[in-house]
Amino acid sequence: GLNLTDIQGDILIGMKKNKELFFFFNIVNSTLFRTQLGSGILPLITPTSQLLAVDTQPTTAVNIAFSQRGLDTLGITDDLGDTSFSNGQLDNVASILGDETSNWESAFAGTSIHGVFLLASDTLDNVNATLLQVQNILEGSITEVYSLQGEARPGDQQGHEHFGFMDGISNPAVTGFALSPLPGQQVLDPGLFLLGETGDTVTRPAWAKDGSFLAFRQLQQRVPEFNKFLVDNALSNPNLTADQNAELLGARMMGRWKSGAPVDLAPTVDDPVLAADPQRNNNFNYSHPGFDITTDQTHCPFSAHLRKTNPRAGLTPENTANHIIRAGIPYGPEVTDAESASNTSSTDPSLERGLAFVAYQSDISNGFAFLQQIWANNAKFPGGKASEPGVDPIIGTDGSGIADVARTPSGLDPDDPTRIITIEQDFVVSRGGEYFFSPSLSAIQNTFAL
Ligand code: N7H
Repeated sequence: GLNLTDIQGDILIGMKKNKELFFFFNIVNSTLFRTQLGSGILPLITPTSQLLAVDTQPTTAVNIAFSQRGLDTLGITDDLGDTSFSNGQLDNVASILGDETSNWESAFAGTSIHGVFLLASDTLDNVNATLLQVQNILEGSITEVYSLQGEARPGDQQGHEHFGFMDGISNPAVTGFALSPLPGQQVLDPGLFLLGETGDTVTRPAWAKDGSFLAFRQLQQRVPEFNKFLVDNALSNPNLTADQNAELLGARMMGRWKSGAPVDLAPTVDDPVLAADPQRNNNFNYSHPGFDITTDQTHCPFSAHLRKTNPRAGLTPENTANHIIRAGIPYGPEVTDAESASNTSSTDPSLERGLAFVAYQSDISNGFAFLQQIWANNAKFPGGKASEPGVDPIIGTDGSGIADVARTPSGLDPDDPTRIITIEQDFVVSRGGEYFFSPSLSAIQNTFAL
């Protein structure tokens, strides 16, 4: 098994709280920071083992991760063996991720982010109290560069992201951790997510074992524009109402209904009972007896977000190299009446909403960056299909580094899979991010702390 008391809690299981603050910091006094890290901060860091049972969970879970610039500042010179990490996310931006850099939050486009604290709890008061405690312990050795407050959506939208879709259903099972994988859940080597574990083939410094790379992205969601697009381009199933035909288009773009039911199993009508059943809601692989997986889009479009980012049986043998563990949380307020009425997202920064996206992997260019560039942004992926899939209609861009270039996914209309429904604007806008390394607790103690 894995050493769950040594692995930071967010990596394998996620902190799963309704509030999560991402506090990005600059280290202004390296020696003081390192001294206070071991004596004061380490006891606050939440390992995986503490999150496994309700009675051991802290009021506020705390994790910490460092950028390459942070390691440099601390004088940690070992090469972690990941060039995306060492170059930083900004270096990836245009060539690999296809973001329009002018949309980046200035903190991410700058050079002062050395690390991030992840603080998760049930209330903002708890989060803020723990932040104050952390800052007091660190005695001015860090300064805030930027922070993003993640918050679960209210009421029955809890667990759903801002477009309205249930999130956090499909994550891989990790050998040595998930002892009873759910039906349909792919079982993968721990080395895909944790450095130095079985399946990680890269040479790493010994102290990096059981750490993971955290790809952070602030992904703005233009919710009123997305909703308008669905209404304007609603499908035309005669058995459905206009609203249901709009919902159907959204479900096909995503690969799941808002309830979480996979369209591969529920192609024309939502099935909330299926959605709520963990024994069934992930148990599909896009192949169906009597249907050819290279032509069939009656179940799920080739371009659906879910299928682009995890093609399952669409690749033979099934892919075991390009996977992430997702641990994001929504940020920002609900859509206002004025925004709904105008079908337009407000430009007021306090009304920005989206996903504080977190992905863990042991190799960023095989993980998050691969999924975004080689799969989501690549119109030809998955290959060998009867019609070109097109880019991911949720997160895909044409890779040019220019926002709002028209996208032309096929397969969204089940009655005419060759019909192209053109998407003129991006519904997800990258506001940037950074790559971090989330070390084991023993590495924090023996390598980071003085
Ligand atoms: Fe995606 N969404 O909430 O609309 N994603 N995602 N994602 N995503 C998934 O099955 C979403 C993003 C993956 O194993 C679901 O748990 C949004 C990026 C992967 O079958 C929903 C954004 C990347 C999966 C969303 C966003 C990925 C997945 C279904 C941006 C990687 C699992 C819920 C704002 C580059 C696939 C679930 C599988 C599922 C949404 C971003 C990857 C609802 C809004 C950037 C691997």
